[in-house]
Amino acid sequence: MKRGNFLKTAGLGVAALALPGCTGIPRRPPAGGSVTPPNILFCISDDQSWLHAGAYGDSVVKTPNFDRIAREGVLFNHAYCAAPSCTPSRGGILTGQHIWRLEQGGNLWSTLPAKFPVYPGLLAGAGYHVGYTRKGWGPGQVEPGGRSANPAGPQYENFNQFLKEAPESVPWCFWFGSTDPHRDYDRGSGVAAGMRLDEVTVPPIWPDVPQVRSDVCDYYAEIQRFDREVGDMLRLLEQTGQMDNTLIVITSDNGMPFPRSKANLYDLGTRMPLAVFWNGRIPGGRVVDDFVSHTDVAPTFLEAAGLDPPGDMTGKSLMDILSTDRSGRVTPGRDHVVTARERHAWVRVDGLGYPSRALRTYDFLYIRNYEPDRWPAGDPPMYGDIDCRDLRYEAPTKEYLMRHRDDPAVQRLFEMSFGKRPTEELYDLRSDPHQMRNVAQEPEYRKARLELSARLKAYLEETGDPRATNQEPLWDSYPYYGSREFRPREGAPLPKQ
Ligand SMILES: [Ca+2]
Repeated sequence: MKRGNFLKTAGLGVAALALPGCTGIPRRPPAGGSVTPPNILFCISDDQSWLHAGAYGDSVVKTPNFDRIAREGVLFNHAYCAAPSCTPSRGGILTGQHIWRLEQGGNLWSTLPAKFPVYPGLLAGAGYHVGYTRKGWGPGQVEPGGRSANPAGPQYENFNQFLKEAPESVPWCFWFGSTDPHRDYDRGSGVAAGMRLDEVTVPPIWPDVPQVRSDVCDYYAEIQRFDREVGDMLRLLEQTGQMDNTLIVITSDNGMPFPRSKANLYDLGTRMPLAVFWNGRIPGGRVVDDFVSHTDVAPTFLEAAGLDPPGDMTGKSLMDILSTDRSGRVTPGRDHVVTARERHAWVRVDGLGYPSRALRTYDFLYIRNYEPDRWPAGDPPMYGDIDCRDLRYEAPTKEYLMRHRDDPAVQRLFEMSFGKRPTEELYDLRSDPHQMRNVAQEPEYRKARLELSARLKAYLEETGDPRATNQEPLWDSYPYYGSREFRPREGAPLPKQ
């Protein structure tokens, strides 16, 4: 079968497979002016914050392949994950929905109920050859949710094997899930790779000391490994003549595994690298400032393939942005994003989470914490929502803050990452880009706080969030499929109460 016959066959595929939630999907010509649905290559790193790529101006970490896709395609300055935690972030990408709509799927180490359609399933139903390698949806268990396979698709050893098994006649959709730069790191690997500690920019939320700089370099070294693997895949596309009709997306699932980053709704936890390339179909060389969410990925892929997203997807396709030749602020209304957090690791008594929602605009970050009496970083003394739940892995930045928590120079920074937080947080990003000074209770910000709070509440109500409506939130009581044991690493600094 030739590619040109795909649409005809795809229609048969939809009718014949009758996947839940995708029967009778209306079709239209694929987006981007193409008559042939594109291949889709989705590359996702694990725990990489926005800014940590050459294309964003970081001169220490070397990411030539991300930079190439950004340069020849579109680089997004305001992309955000659905949640700063592996499992719900990936659930948001796959379903195109906010995590509060995904029941158990809103938690780490959970399951993703089968009633929520995912884009790989919808594309497979339309005739696509789909698959993933390494880290797909997860961590969690698929069976309790009524699925028999990972929501990212059938598993392959690598991209090469997937391509070899791809029928020539149909387009494919592949998920490359690296486990870089998730901890554990090889201590000193960044310096060993040629990085210089004095060139690292340390955000002012951590002490600027060699131990922290070295930790950042070790994280960079793993980003570089991810980037090299992306490069290998791009070369494979070129060698097999498939570079021209492949939609390529590179991003991460949540922010860096450092204090006040991953598992937090600050930018270092939720703001993501994102570059998109589709040769000849989307005008490249652009940097876009519109706010976009990972929940927009699934509807984008479906539209590119000529499928209408199911009505319950809260994400919006990016094809309108991708199809223009404009840079900067492209779409009126794309001036904010909403992110969320429920239970990350099992780190509080009885498995309680730390539920929060955030509204991010160009000027403000507004956060609503629903259980301010709980510890945001996990119960002391482990504070296991920072980096890793039990200090099994080395976590030099976390350890430095814990060891020096009584030093006057460190005290405030320790509190910002480990201490309790009020119900409302508001940061004025025009004067406080690192989100260090909560102005929620300052009189001159009262108007802004009330406006943002009302706007967030209205959106959560509109999209059916139990936290904003009268339904009972169940995230604290859902099963946790990871280990509940604390297994401190030998030699870890065990922390006082
Ligand atoms: Ca992750």
